[in-house]
Amino acid sequence: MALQAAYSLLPSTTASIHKEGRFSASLKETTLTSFSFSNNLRADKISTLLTIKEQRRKQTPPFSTAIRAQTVTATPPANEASPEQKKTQRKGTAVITGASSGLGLATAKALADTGKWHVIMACRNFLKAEKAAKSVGMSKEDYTVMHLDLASLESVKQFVDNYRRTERPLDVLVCNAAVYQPTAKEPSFTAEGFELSVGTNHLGHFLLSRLLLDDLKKSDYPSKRMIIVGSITGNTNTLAGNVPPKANLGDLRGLASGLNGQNSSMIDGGEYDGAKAYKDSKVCNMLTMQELHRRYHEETGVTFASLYPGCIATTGLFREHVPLFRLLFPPFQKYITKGYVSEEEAGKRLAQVVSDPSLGKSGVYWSWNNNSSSFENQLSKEASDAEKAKKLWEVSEKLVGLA
Ligand code: LMG
Ligand code: NDP
Ligand code: PMR
Repeated sequence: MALQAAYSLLPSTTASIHKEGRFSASLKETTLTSFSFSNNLRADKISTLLTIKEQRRKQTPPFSTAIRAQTVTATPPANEASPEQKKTQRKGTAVITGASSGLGLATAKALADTGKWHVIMACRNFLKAEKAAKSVGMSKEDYTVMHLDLASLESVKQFVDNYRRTERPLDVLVCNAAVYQPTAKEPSFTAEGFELSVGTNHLGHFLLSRLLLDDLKKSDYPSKRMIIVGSITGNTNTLAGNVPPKANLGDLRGLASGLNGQNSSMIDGGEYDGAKAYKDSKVCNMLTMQELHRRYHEETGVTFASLYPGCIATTGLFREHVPLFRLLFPPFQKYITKGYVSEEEAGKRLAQVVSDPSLGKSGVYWSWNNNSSSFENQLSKEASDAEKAKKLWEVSEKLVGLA
């Protein structure tokens, strides 16, 4: 029964591969194995599995369909506005962290191409960012590179000061940058001594978003937004989120004790695991977005959102993974899970969350379905736990010096 259920998770489109005897057997077995490791699946978990299957169906559009469907999506693309809007609306300014590669760069490019946005590329490597912008053909007047190292809270504060000195309005903040250290045996640390993945992906962005909220509030732009990039791999209500090691923040005891390796470098207080630290950081990102929504949406009118842009298997995120993984991961996602999305397509999706009028709802975790049209997705139990979000907020405030 459990085997049947796990097998049913495989996309029907793998049927042709499936016919090829040995290939098919190992496919079934490995997929099942990866599940039994993580979940100790039993027959009574079938309904959960079916939910996961449904989620996965929504979250993993076939690549080819995704591209084709761009033209028929119900959601208007980011670069279409009514003539009235064009006349009255000034150019928006969007800050994107980690815009020197992957999703951040593709989003910067997509926004710049509309002619309606000036993008602040907030990057740790100034030269790399400049080169990246040129390499994708962005025009000088559409972007500004500013230095930001999220692995240093001092740098975050410095960035905010520098930004204010430019006297540019701030209309949208996109917290996109991230590091992933799946092969690290020992933790590394930020300037202030926090474990690097959570320190960069969560704490750096936590301080940045809290400080820049004041600037967003002041903006007179019709739709002000703050976006924090999440991921399917932090959501245990999906197949991808059940690949070990699974995200789990526990009772936040490791975070509360400083995440500095003295007691623990993991949020839940456990042994260091770089892949888990990344997934935990994504849960923090999704919880933070919801807590911001609860605390500030009504008062400020700012839209808070998160998203899973699809599996962009070719980005720099996997730079520290083993070479075999980097070689096999893109074809695996393209042909087997069908969860693959190109950097360009993912950039268009995030650009929609930045500026599409139909994606203006606050508190939403966006995903894209088979037709590449957006939908409001369900977060896992942990990633939507309001109590945990509040506790995470309070502990994080202490760590970054806001409380
Ligand atoms: C782990 O390593 C670390 O060990 C761990 O500490 C942690 O850091 C973790 O999440 C981070 O990474 C990663 C990886 C090492 O280990 C695993 O992923 C364990 C499972 C590996 C199982 C590999 C087979 C997967 C099969 C999936 C189901 C579909 C299979 C169909 C293919 C049948 C094959 C005959 O391992 C690696 O680095 C190598 C594995 C790379 C994983 C990516 C999956 C590739 C699957 C191969 C598909 C081939 C693609 C060709 C497609 C063409 C189709 C026409
Ligand atoms: P990339 O590695 O291509 O991009 C990450 C960016 O973050 C780079 O520009 C990198 O800078 C920057 N960065 C890393 N550390 C810091 C730091 N300390 N200070 C400032 N910037 C930093 O990966 P992706 O484009 O894939 O990742 C972008 C986002 O998408 C992440 O939030 C990731 O979690 C998310 N995501 C990715 C998925 C995927 O399949 N790739 C799936 C789901 C979510 P530099 O260029 O200098 O290295
Ligand atoms: Mg995963 C529907 C299946 C699906 C999807 C959408 C993803 C996305 N992955 C899926 C399935 C599987 N993955 C299966 C069955 C396996 C076992 C072979 C598997 C393995 C795997 C590994 C080892 N996947 C990975 C890794 C990584 O190192 C990546 C990761 O966890 O980064 C944190 C990853 C990812 N898979 C995804 C996505 C989107 C990622 C990476 C990016 C991210 O969350 O930011």
